[in-house]
Order: sequence, then structure tokens, then C-alpha cells
Amino acid sequence: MNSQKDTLYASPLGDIDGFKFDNSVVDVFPDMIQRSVPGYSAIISAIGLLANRFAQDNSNCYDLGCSLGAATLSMRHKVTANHCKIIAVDNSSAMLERCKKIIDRDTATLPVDLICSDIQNISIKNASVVVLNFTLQFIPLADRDAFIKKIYDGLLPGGLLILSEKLLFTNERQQALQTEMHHNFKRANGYSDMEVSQKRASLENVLIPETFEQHKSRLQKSGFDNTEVWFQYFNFASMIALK
Ligand code: GEK
Repeated sequence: MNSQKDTLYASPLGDIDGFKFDNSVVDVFPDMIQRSVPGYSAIISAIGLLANRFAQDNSNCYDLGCSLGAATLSMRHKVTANHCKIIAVDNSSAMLERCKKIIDRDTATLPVDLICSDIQNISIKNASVVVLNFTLQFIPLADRDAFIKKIYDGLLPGGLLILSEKLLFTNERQQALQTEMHHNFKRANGYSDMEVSQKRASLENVLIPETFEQHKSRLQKSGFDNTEVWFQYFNFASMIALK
């Protein structure tokens, strides 16, 4: 399925609305995420490798906030455990409808259940792998502790949570540098200064990043006592938490 080039913020917008995962975003999503999130493709590939290592026979692998199913497909092509199922969830019906078309065209055989729901409202059970690839940052801060605890409780012993997030830094100089480098990354990928600044405004109060220490402490409180960053590219990181 061809992805169009992301030009959503290329013209001046009077009022900038809060970012929504609607049809206009769905059409450009693969191009947008690739040009905006440093290391996105490397993370997607590694999710398949990690799922291959951690998926257990007769268990579920969850992709929470699946968008167009990139992490789902990566797992689907790499998991070799028997009688596994992938449960992919997103609350944007526009995303999920497009995701279904993409999965239907895919030839791998691992079953995929697609669920249109808030990821906080689904039950998580018998899980060997849970993927939150740049999704927790869109969940209200006040709900994050309970949500991560629910994931911990739904994981089997030996289970894996992959948590990728945009990060904040407590040190001001570091924060300024990492933000500047992320914007330079976007400019190097063809976004104009106006696109960078309008997108930034639209994500204000929608995408709420935290520091690595905040993530680690929440994971620890929920029961994950073994967490590491396995990938970082500027202010974008992916963590693995082991049960
Ligand atoms: C990927 N993981 O390509 N419930 C369900 N879905 C949600 C919720 C929620 N409460 N909040 C946001 N979403 C993907 C990329 S994108 C990241 C994830 C980004 C969904 C939202 O609809 C969108 O599809 C996704 O989370 C975030 O590996 O665009 O920066």
C-alpha cells in the first residue's frame, strides 16, 4: 500500500488543532513516522527479533497502539513459537481499518486479532510479549501507573515489555541539545522550519513525554525489576522490561 508524502503542516495554519490520528494522518503515516522518529525502522525490525526470542507457545503477543501494524507485521514474520496469536489494538478507527487491509494482504500465517479500543480498556492475559511502540506517551499521565501495572499482571513469567518513547531530560542543556538535534533530523528529512514548528504545536498537550528515570521508576513500581534502554537515537528511546 503506497504511503503519500506527509505535507499536513506544510502550509500556514491559523489555529493549530491538537493532533488527531484521523484519515488525513493515516494516508501519510508511514512517511510521517519514518521522517519524524529517529531510528523507527531499526526499532520495528528489532521488535520482530525480540518477539522471536520471547514469544512462548500458546501465548498472546500484544501490539498496543498498533497504527498501521508495522510492529505487528514484524512480529508476525519472526515469531516461531507454536499456537501464538497477535492482538493488535488502536482506538483510531481510521488507523485500524487501514491496518486491516494491510494485514489482509500479508502472507504470514500467525493469527492477528485487530481490536478498535482504548488500550486501557482491553484485558491483557496470557501475554509473552507486549509492545508499546510510541504509544504510552499519548495516555494521560494520571493513568500510566495503573496501565503499566495491568500489563505486568497480564504478562507470563519470563515475559517482555518493549516500551519505546520520546524522552525528556532533566538537564536543561541536554534537553535543548536533544530537541535541536531532533529538529535537525526532521529538517534533514525534508521538513521545513514551519512544518517542524506547526507539528510541535499540534502535539503540545497531546504527546506528553517523560524522562527515562520516570519510566524506570514506574516500571519498577509495577513489578518490572529489570529494565534497560536497548536503543536510543537523540530523544527517542526503546526500553525492554523483563518479568
Ligand atoms: C508503530 N505503534 O507504527 N488507545 C489506543 N490507541 C491509542 C491510544 C489509546 N488510548 N492513544 C493513542 N493511540 C505504532 C506507532 S503511533 C505513534 C504508534 C506516533 C494510538 C493512535 O491512534 C496511534 O495510532 C498510535 O497510538 C500512536 O509502531 O504517531 O507518534
